[in-house]
Amino acid sequence: MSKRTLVTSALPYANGPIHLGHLAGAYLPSDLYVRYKRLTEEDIIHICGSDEHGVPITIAAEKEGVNPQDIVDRFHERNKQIFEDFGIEFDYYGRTSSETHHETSQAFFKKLYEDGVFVEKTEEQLYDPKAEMFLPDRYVKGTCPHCDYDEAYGDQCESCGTSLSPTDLINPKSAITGDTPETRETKHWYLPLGDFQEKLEQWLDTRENWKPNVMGQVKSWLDDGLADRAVTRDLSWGVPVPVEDSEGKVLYVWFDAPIGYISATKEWAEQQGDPERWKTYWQDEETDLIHFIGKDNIVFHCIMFPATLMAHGDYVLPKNVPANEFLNLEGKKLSTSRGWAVWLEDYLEDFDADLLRYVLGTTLPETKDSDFSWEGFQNKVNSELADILGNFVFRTTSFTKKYFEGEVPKLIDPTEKDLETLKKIQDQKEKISAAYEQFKLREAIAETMNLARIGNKYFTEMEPWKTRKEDRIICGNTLHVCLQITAALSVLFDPILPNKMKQLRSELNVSDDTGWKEINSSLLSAGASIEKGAILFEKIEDEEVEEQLQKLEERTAEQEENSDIEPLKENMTFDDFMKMDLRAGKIIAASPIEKADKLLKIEVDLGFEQRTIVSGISNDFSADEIVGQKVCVVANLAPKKLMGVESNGMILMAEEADGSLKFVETDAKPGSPIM
Ligand code: B3M
Ligand code: ZN
Repeated sequence: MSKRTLVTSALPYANGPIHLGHLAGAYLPSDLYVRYKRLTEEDIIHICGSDEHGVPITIAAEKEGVNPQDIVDRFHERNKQIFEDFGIEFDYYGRTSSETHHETSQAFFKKLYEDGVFVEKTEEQLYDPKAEMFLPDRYVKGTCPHCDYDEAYGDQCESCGTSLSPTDLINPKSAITGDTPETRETKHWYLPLGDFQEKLEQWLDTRENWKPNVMGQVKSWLDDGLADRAVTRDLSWGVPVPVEDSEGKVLYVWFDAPIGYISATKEWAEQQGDPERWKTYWQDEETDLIHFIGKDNIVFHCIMFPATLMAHGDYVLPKNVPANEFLNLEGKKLSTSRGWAVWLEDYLEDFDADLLRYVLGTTLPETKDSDFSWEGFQNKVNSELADILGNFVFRTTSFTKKYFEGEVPKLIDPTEKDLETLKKIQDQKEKISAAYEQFKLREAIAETMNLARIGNKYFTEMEPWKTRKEDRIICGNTLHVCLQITAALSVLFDPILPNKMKQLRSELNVSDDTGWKEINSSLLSAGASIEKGAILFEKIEDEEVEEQLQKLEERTAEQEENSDIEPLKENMTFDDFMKMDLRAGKIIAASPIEKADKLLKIEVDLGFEQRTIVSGISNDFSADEIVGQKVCVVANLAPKKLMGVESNGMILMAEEADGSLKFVETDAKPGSPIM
């Protein structure tokens, strides 16, 4: 059992407002977990803050024609407020443009530099002569060499999560001018991750209870071998590299951002009036360090940052990194650039935070991508929050108010059923604890609601409206049991529904200081008075769902109008075109590829033969639904191995402005040449 827990949530880039995808990826899971741990009175702090460097920030600034500092100042404050409004409780919300962070990350770099950890290399890097700048990270896009995803960035492929160098990309294009970049020499410092491979593998072998999707991803990268990763960049915005001969260079954002957790903890300790206290969390083996992130951050939190911490030597390593997969919206990939998102500020204008905490909590993408829909939101609010929890609480409290003068009846000669039902409080509490401790938050929420289901079922079966007239003691016992369950729920549900449960506790006169240990079947004393509970949850009407869907469509249409259609590529000669051999084909089988979210393995009938082709379309189509689809195939593309599968050719797809893919179809017989 650790002495203390340090939880971090991924530092959101301060280049846009928080939306449902952020919430489902890191912030709701971490807040549910921390709120539960706080109830168990463990020593725990929750650290987060704004990630204010890196190309996402400078691209946003260039788009608006302002300084990066203007962008981060705006969104740091805005996101801090959104989290507060939504009830995500951090002990400290820092920012990586702070002086403390610059000092901390520079000191980190300098120690590794002076210890000779880095490899200094002068290498060819991608350069855009028109923009007069090198093209690191998101300044360049191209095709991922591992999974063929054609929107991969220069530092990472968001489809398969692999970390990349710009020169790894196939067919790179400058994100500034769209041109094909040239290469120029430049010097950078590299973290030789390969030197840490063995230590990382030994450390990972000691990790317990990691999610299989996380450990599997990390192990597959280790199996591929770890390349050197540049930890500096040719950029003007960021933490200046603190060594000689580093003019115009800054720390790579993914080198300094995780150190932001440490600097924010330092600032927290300062705020507590105990500047050295940060060390007990970061430099004492008794600390359990837990990183809550989305899956695209796994490589940085499970390989790069641990290697950096190992190289430094004075820090604890993560105990767990319960990364979540991605959340889709109405069955489609969430996309801020296309306006296909639900921003938290907009949500809070129409609904209470607790409703979304519960609904999203029941559909968290814990081990695979999941989906949020407004119809599903309405369904869960109405059929679970209102009809189970709300209904149970209302029936219990209003019946007590009406027939027992609002006082908790004595338990007199309870039956076996009464005692068994009371025991369910302890049974469910143990299941809920176990689920939280294993970061199974969906399960924790489901088991909490199951106690309300048990209470509701018991109330109905005991028919107090009848026993009230026939045998007041039996009726009193029923209400006593239901009131104890209601009181227990007002604490058990607190991590999920903090506002509503605070209201319920005040109606039951249950103290807000009630901790997890105190939850039992006698939180309320016989004779104690309670108030008749107000309706906890109003039902969501169909019109409200319609209104939200309308908002989504309008915003997407708006973005589509403003979105620039893909610029035309450079001209090519007729001879170049004639080298391509396009054929009609028909899909005869398809299946997903393990560990590759977007890829499908497809068998295509080309008339003269059958081909296996790997295609990154599973965000838009399931394997089953494309069997029989008529397609156009580039039939003379050199074979290529993608995520272990040899792909022979390419199926032509058209990408619409909203990013969705459509097949290019022909009725010609399989094998017919397409001119
Ligand atoms: N700023 C979040 C992202 O990739 C990134 C996390 C940093 S955590 C140190 O969107
Ligand atoms: Zn990839």
